[in-house]
Amino acid sequence: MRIAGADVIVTCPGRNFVTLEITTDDGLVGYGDATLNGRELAVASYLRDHVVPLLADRDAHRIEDTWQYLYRGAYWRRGPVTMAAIAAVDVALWDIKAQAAGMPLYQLLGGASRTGIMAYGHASGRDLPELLDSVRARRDEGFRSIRVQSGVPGLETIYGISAAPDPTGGRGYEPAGRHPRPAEETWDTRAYLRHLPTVFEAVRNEFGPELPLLHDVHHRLTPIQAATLGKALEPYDLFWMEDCTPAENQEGLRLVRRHTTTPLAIGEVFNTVFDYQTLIREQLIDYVRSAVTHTGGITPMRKLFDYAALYQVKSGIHGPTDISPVGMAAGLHLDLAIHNFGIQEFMPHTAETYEVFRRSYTFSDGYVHPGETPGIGVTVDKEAAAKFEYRPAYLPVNRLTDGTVHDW
Ligand code: GCO
Ligand code: MG
Repeated sequence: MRIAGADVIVTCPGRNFVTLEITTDDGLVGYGDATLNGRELAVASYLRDHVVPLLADRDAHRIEDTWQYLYRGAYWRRGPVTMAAIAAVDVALWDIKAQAAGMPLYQLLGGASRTGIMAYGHASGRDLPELLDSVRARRDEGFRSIRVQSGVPGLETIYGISAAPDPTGGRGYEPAGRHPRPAEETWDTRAYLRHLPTVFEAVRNEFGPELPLLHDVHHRLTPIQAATLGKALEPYDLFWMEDCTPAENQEGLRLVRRHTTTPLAIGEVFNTVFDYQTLIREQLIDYVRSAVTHTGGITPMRKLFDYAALYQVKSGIHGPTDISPVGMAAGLHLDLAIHNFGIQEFMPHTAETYEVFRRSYTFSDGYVHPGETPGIGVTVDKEAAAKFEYRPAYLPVNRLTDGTVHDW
């Protein structure tokens, strides 16, 4: 089975997505997600200008060889643009192989290790009453684990709380804005550290000890500040504290670990197993946050999770709305197959997005399932995609109160 053609689809059904479509000489069509929020066209060009010309006439079954050819063959390795492009090729080829086998992809990865994939939903509010309503709304939708993000008194905007209300309760999620330049937010670490434990105390008082609760710090703290927060949150028994530091400083996590037993999840901005080498080997984290889309595809993610399993580190695949339904489905097949599954982030996409991306995965009673369609189970309606033209959007920039640029 040879690769007959490859096409890059850029579409904006509410938000931008980049998708690679690979066609084989016997008529199979596979899809891979290459969306990099705020830098979409760089990946589209990497694919169109540098990868698609190399795919023609390759053996579509040789996934590992194609992965190594694109990774080592480029000479310039790693990085979010490169790895998103390689991921799209890899997932499209797995999609094709599974279709050729007449099986859902998870079967080729070893078959199901569980009956469903525990997902967490997002609750958020500018203040406590709004947040508690949002937690209730997620619970009513069926979520059995909930991420909690709250406004901080004195800070006008903050990660995780959008300005626009969400029709399903709470505030909308989408952080990328369609401004000619990134929106700017102001950050005050001390105000955040003072406020957050009071939020978790209130949520626990309202919803009791059972409900698994998560929180995303979004890379904003130094190791000692993260250690302080982890300790302060221990009484509220978090499922995880996410991205507590920027984490390029892998050694910094040793300090956090020495001080707190709050479980740590890290890695949504990482793109290879090497970014995790110290963190996993020294057991400095509990959950791997990578998305298939940003970490080179199914092939390296499988290796990453198997490596993590040796150290009892579990999966927690990144699943915001900037991962397309194609990227989400790819992650769900891994979730179902691997032994060391932890949890899956899950946010429904808009109706417009689902008009372009036809999916077979389902959400019910807090669990997601990739479905039984051969392949990854997502197809792209190119006519629908063509209706939604690309619109530039940027993620916000964060500044301290004195104007210093900070991690967003
Ligand atoms: C998450 C992430 C996202 C990122 C987004 C950036 O935990 O879901 O932090 O919210 O901010 O993916 O594009
Ligand atoms: Mg995050």
